[in-house]
Amino acid sequence: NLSLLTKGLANEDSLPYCPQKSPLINGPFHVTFPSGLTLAQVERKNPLVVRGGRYRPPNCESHHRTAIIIPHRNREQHLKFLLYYLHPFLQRQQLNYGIYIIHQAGNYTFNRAKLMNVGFREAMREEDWDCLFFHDVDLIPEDDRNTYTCEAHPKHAAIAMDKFGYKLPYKMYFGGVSALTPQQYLRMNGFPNNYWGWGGEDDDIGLRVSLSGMLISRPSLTVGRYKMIKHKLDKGNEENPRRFNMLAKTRHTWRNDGMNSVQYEVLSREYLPLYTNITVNVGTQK
Ligand code: UD2
Ligand code: MN
Repeated sequence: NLSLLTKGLANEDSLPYCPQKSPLINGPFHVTFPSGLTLAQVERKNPLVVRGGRYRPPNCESHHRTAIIIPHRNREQHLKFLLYYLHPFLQRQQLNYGIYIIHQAGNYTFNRAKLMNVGFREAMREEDWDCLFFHDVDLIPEDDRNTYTCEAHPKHAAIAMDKFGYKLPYKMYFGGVSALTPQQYLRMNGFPNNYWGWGGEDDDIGLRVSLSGMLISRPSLTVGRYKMIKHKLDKGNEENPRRFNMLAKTRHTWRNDGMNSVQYEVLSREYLPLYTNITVNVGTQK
């Protein structure tokens, strides 16, 4: 009987689902920044990560497909430390995951939120991710019970950071690390494209969540803990003086500025051992 035979073969290949709660979760861990760490060392520590920074648990089928989207330019040191912690962290959570670095080409003013829109579109092009984590390159999670999966509402994961005394700085704060399903992301028309330079875009994103009729979900203060690698304001990411005026108009602009209007040019796509690097020309301020 041919149908029985093919069924038998298919079953041999397919894995049982992973348990609802990963047995590999450990809780809090201590984050330090070992000097002399190299990407080659990170690679050796993560032998099951494949080209493009992809991973799936070897012995069970994950319930979750999570893409990590990291806006980046000229922060190679931070990226190395983040990868060093994030790969094992995500593996302990038994996720099917991929890491995308969205690298802004050129020296023009940085645009964090627009890079996230690029990351969303380029990641979804490759795989039907069910959750996207929008992640600053310099934030290291300190507790693996902070699961990198999505909730019924957009999630703000970086609730407790060392730089804010491990407290939420203000109620609407949505910066650092956030997580949305593709449906949630599109419902709020993604992130704004017009915030050039430092600041404001995180509050715009928080506003979009509520303007599109959603709430913010958060992990507990004990679990959503992050250490930010100390740094100065980057060259090319000066404070955006327009941010207050722009924020005052978000309720009128969010429907027309976002995923439905984003324009960019992908310059290269590299499938590196620990991540997929997408270099993009996001243009300049109009
Ligand atoms: C805060 C928020 C951040 C964002 C920013 C305002 C925290 C922890 N984070 O970060 O989410 O809202 O304010 O824009 O409060 N980047 C580069 N190269 C650059 C500039 C920026 O890679 O030249 C990326 C990198 O991923 C970095 C992120 O953009 O982590 C945010 O920039 P930042 O770290 O300079 O800003 P910060 O720490 O004030
Ligand atoms: Mn930072």
